[in-house]
Amino acid sequence: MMNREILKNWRHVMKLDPAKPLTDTQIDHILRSGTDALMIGGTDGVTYENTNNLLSRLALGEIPLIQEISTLESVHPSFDAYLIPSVLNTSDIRWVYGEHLEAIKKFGEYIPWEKLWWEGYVVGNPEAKVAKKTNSDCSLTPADVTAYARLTEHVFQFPVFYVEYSGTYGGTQWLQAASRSLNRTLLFYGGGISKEAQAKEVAAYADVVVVGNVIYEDLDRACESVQWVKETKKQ
Ligand code: 1GP
Repeated sequence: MMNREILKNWRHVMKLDPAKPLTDTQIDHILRSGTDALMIGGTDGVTYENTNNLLSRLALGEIPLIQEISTLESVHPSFDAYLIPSVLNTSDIRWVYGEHLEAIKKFGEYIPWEKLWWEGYVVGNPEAKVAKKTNSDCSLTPADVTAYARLTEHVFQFPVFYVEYSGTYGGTQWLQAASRSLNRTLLFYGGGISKEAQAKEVAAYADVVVVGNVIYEDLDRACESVQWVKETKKQ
């Protein structure tokens, strides 16, 4: 069983979308990239079948395989652990805990709780699918972000606070606001990283930097980003 303390050793994570194709050569590069974990998930088109297919191809490596759950239908029992987003800057309770509660009602008896690692999510890119789906308010001030980070650590006591700019580079304003107030909860950043300067900038504030789209657009860069992040010291 993978202990969630492992999160503390991560600096770089690749997020793979089961709905997007990867060749065997690309999978091989990903597995040898030096990234600390592979997170499998996406907003659209994720099914049990395509998740199972990707998982079976990745299972050849030694990297932790984590499913980030967005729909109940795609949940697969063979992952090392599960990251469960709870979107905080939405007014729709479904995305905070409503969908989760439905799942607990149905399957509560069988849920391996120790394998579930919760994420307090704040969504920053209004154009992202996740922002549209969850109707997130992306106009947060740094003071709002600090408050959400504190809520995540002190009230919800989640292991992860995730600044999600999916599809665009969000800079460090929200990260600075969050990092100042987090002590135990780890700070994840994901969104639009394709350049060395961006990776290094966010790695100075985030505990873990997540890359997604760049894997499908320029895999060499995605693999290089591992080094960009790991040679940066967190402030
Ligand atoms: C998406 O945070 C991840 O959920 C990474 O974002 O795809 O923009 O790299 P990108």
